[in-house]
Amino acid sequence: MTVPRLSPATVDAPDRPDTVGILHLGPGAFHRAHQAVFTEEAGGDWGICGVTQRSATVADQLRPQDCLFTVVERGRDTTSCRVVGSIRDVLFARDEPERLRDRFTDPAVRIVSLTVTEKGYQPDSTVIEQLVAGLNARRERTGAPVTILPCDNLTGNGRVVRARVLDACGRLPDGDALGAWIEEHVRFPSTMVDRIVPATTEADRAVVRDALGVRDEAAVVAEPFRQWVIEDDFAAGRPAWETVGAQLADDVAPYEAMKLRMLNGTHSLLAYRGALAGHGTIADAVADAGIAEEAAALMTHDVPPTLTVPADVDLAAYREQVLQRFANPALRHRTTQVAMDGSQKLPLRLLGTIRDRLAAGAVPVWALRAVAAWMVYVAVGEDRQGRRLPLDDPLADRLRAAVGDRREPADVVTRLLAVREIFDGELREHAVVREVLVDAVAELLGAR
Ligand code: CS2
Repeated sequence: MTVPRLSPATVDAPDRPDTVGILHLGPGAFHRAHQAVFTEEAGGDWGICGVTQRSATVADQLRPQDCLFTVVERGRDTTSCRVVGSIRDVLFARDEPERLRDRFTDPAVRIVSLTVTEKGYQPDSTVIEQLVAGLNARRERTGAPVTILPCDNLTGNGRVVRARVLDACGRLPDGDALGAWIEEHVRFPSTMVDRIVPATTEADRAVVRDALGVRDEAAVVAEPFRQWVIEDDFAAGRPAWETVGAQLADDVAPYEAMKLRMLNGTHSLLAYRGALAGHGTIADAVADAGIAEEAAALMTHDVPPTLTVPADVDLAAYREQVLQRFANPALRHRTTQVAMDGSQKLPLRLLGTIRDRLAAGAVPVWALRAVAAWMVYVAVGEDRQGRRLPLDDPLADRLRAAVGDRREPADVVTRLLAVREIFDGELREHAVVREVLVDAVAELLGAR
């Protein structure tokens, strides 16, 4: 029997907004399980148009479904499915530049949001180019104010994207006028986003088929927890996200630092340590007592002294909650998925903690051991059972060339510390940093 495709004709679709008010760059799984859900629940006429960047896959998944998709929420013992309708349109930037420009310049579009991963914020990335081109066209066509809303795990993501956009304007022939217009009419609030969203598998799509009787190519899976802290600085309005659990804050930086260093730093530790030990998922990694102890130690000893904890947060409770979330066995979040893009993630998640502790005269052993696990992951490229571990990273070639076939701990550490895109001189030349790294790398290589 053929199963019909998810569409307004085959499921009870929710009430849907008519107007596209949000243009979203990067409508991947995280966006669909996070901002699209908050926006749907907040109500109001705020439809989303997703812009896919690298491939047409997401557009091909959503389009035949009138952009409807299912969020499969997996708690430890409960699974639920809901159909979300806040996305109203999707376009593939490469093939539809005119449609992209029309959306970008439409005064009804008042927010341009982004989930483009850490590498999307590199100065010369396509994303920055798209923002500059879009803002330029908007200024010429209507001049309507707009908010750029970054939703990636980056410290001060609003400030970063604003600086990148203004720098890129500075390189344009008539960039000064554009820069001045942006300063006056465009806001760049920072946000902290949090929800664990593993890559969707065929088994997840089968869950949707069994629950709803339809085939959903765009289904996403997520944990029940979700958090969004937003700096309330918008140029032309926003959905009432605060009525559905988002927190508005004057300063998002303390939340972002806490999340990056506690949750994401520990996630990376679990990913590298776990993958090397042969654990397929993050839940399996935290079920390994030795690894779980290191994860807890990172969040107990190294990170807390570096944070300004927001007044409404109990950090010990936060740590316990993070560990509980990681332990959710139903999520099946692959260690190799979290291990991706280490060169982009390490500086934000671990190196800040390391630098701050060194400056305070302390040795952040647990954070350094997490970096050592990344080094071994890069150098060895296979787990304890000899299964290959993918090095999925924009700097993969550089990293491979740096480390070559070296297996001697001091050599591995020296060669990887020399990658300047990741490590600065202070870390490279710090005798104690080196010593702890070499010991930890030796221990991990020895355990193989
Ligand atoms: C993870 C994050 O893949 C990763 O690197 O650490 O995507 C993490 O699941 C989210 O930030 C949780 O909000």
